[in-house]
Amino acid sequence: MAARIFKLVILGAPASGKGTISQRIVKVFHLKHISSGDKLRQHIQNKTAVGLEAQKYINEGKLVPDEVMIKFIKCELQKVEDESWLLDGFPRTLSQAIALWELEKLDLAINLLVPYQAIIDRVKGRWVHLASGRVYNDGFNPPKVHGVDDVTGEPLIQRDDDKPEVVLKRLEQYEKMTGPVATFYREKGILKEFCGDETNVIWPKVLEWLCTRIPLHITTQEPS
Ligand code: G5P
Ligand code: MG
Repeated sequence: MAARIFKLVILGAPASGKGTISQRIVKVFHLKHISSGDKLRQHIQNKTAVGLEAQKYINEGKLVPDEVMIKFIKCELQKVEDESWLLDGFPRTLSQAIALWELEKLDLAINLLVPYQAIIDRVKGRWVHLASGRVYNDGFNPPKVHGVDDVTGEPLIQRDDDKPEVVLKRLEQYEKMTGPVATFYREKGILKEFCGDETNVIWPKVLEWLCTRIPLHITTQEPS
């Protein structure tokens, strides 16, 4: 019998720890991690048409228009058709949530609720490895060598949209747009919310909850 496919999303404010928690989830459950922001940054670096379009919005802390994002994510999901996946950063608006639901019925939605002050403090120290999306933080999870990715030895970068004034705009956008998305999944009966200041406090609760929902046999496979 074919293994069951699981489709998950993770929601949360900018820098609430979606990427960090996603990395832990995919390590345990061997899902494909699709981060809309990581994918867009790779397109920006490669100067593709989508990247050039998205850059204008990202650098100002604005959301990329729904029609661009929906088309973009549909394309990314086609690449993982027969696999279980975790979508991070999409959907962010009700239109995106509805479009995704029409395309794929999700199994679970995780929402991270982290106080804004904790977020503002942590983004200053964020470093990312662009190609993989691996994320570090000066205080919380520093790389072994400052400015260098642990796995590839390649340089880490600081995101342009992590400048304090842009972070505030991103939080404002989040506040305006994301409430209805959580409500949408709550009404579908698949939402679970996790609150806390620290990822290391939130993560064990996420893990415990996921273990009750995703059968352990898929956690024993090695990633392909
Ligand atoms: P992104 O890239 O999706 P955001 O704003 O949703 O951007 P972001 O910034 O990637 O989310 P995150 O993934 O939630 O944050 O958080 P993270 O990277 O794991 O953690 C943040 C930092 O805190 C890291 O340095 C981490 O190491 C550290 N950290 C984690 N936990 C702790 C802790 O407990 N303590 C401490 N001290 N540190 C910790 O999207 C970027 C842009 O792309 C566009 C938008 O313009 C968006 O602004 N975009 C979209 N536009 C429209 N629709 C969509 N669906 C879009 N998706 C992306
Ligand atoms: Mg992220």
